[in-house]
Amino acid sequence: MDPPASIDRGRIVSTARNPERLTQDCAGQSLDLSRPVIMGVINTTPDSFSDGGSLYRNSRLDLERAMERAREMAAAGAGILDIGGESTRPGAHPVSPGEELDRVLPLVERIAKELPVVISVDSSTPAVMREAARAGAGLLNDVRALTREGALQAAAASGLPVCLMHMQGEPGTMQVAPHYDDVVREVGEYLRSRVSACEQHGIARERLLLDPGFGFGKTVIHNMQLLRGLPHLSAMGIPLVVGFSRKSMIGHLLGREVGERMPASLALAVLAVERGAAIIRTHDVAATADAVAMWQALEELGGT
Ligand code: 7PJ
Repeated sequence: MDPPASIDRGRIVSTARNPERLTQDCAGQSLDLSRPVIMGVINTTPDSFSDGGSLYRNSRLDLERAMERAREMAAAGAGILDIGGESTRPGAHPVSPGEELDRVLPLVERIAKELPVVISVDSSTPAVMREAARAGAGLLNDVRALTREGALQAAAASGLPVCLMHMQGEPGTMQVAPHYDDVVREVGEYLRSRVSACEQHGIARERLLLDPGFGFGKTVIHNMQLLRGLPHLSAMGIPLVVGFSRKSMIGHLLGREVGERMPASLALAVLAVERGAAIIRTHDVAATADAVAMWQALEELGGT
């Protein structure tokens, strides 16, 4: 039989990459991780480094504009939309739980009503986790790996899958002098310790995703070492999330401004998928979906 001339991401059944963990149940939406999944980023912050509050009008979040972005991303192939209400860039204003809720909840509710995607909430705040779960979120994404007081309990009670990310230090100062003796080993040890903490609080390993946290308390060299070491982290048997989109490591390596970092972000996305990443977090869903589809085509149509 002739191989298909084009690949239809919705139809070709690939060889399973994580045969033991093909799907996650995200509040009734099933998330198929047998092939790479694109997570589109929607920032509801006025001071995001990557899109500079582009969803704001008259210093308020423009819900219609945010929904437009969400629809575009879903149509472009995002399986997950990651909604964030706290900027983690160095020097960002801290936000109160109330403010974070005001930013995130209306959008979660609207997306849950309108779009057949998994809604992820990028938050470290227990109250936001609880309310977002009630409003229809299907995944909790915490750059602080549930270390805030009450976060383990809130995540456990939600019943949702959780992404645990590694960060060295705190956003305000994490890029001042990151240090590791062996970044791959230390990130692995940290993530393993957070997996244990989750298990002790009744969050099963099967509900977890892990993220090495590119750019979070890491030099360019640390980021490169982690990308090369991704298969070691993947060997833990828990699906990996990675995010490079528009990050400053690309600025450091190439001298590119934020708006010029997409091509390099795509290259990093494909390199990560090749090394076992299951979920790619990105601001540029359509382009990333195409890039990852080329990796998929090679997997499925390229023979052995
Ligand atoms: C990440 C994140 C990331 C996960 C941010 C930015 C900064 N969550 N939230 N992984 N980055 N899981 O978008 O550049 O890399 S916020």
